[in-house]
Amino acid sequence: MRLACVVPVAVVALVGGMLVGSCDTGDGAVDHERSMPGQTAARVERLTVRVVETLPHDPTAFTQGLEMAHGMLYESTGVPGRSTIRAGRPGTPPARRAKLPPPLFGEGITVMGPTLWQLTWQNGIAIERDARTLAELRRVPYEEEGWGVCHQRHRGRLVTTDGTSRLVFRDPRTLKKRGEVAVTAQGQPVGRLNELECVGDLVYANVWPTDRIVRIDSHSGEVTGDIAVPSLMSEAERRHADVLNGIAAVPGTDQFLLTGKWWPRMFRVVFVPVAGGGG
Ligand SMILES: [Ca+2]
Repeated sequence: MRLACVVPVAVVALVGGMLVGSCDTGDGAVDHERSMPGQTAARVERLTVRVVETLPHDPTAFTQGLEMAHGMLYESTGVPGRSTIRAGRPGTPPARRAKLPPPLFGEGITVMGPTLWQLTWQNGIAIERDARTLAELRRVPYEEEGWGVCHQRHRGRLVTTDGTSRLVFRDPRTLKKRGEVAVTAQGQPVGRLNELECVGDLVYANVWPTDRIVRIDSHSGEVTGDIAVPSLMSEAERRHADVLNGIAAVPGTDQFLLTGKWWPRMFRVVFVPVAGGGG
């Protein structure tokens, strides 16, 4: 048994019968949280969605980030020359909107209170913005590809993805790495993690390019829930749409907003167990 880091903080615990370790150096070093081989993998709950409400969504939005804060829905879109950040009441045209000049490719967003972070895909920067006006405040270097981001406020860290099977933890002010965890489902890596949503210590992640969302225990990296999102649109609507890529928790509820790249609709849903699912 070995933890992959020399740490000021280390936690070893039994989670679902599996021995796991975690560490967070806080000094910018990259450390790994990993499951121990030979242990029993945790049970994965099989989930689907129940649609509570169907809302319109801009079919020209190549959605890369979605999050609710301040009663507003924030959305980031990609593609150079078409990348934006926008904010407004869910289901209504955005009250505010700002463009990203080419060649910037907008990616994940997360709101930090009065400011927000917007990642870019391969442009090597992240943009800090005023959450009210969306005006750009500063740019900071960002070494990896930017995919998804969400804020674990109670842990004082951001969680980010880069298209691999890891969650990377970052300082919320500098975006410097503090650690990472490998994401596994029943012992197997889950790759191409994309748009994120933090809910307590759980992290929900779209798996690109599928209509699948995984619910991850951010301590262990274990997938505890596997959400197969069924086809929610008509065949004609799907013909012009790309993949699911947008998940935003509705504060104060157990509901989520889901949409996708060039989707004409957005859905307010709850996650519910599949009949007979689990295991
Ligand atoms: Ca999100």
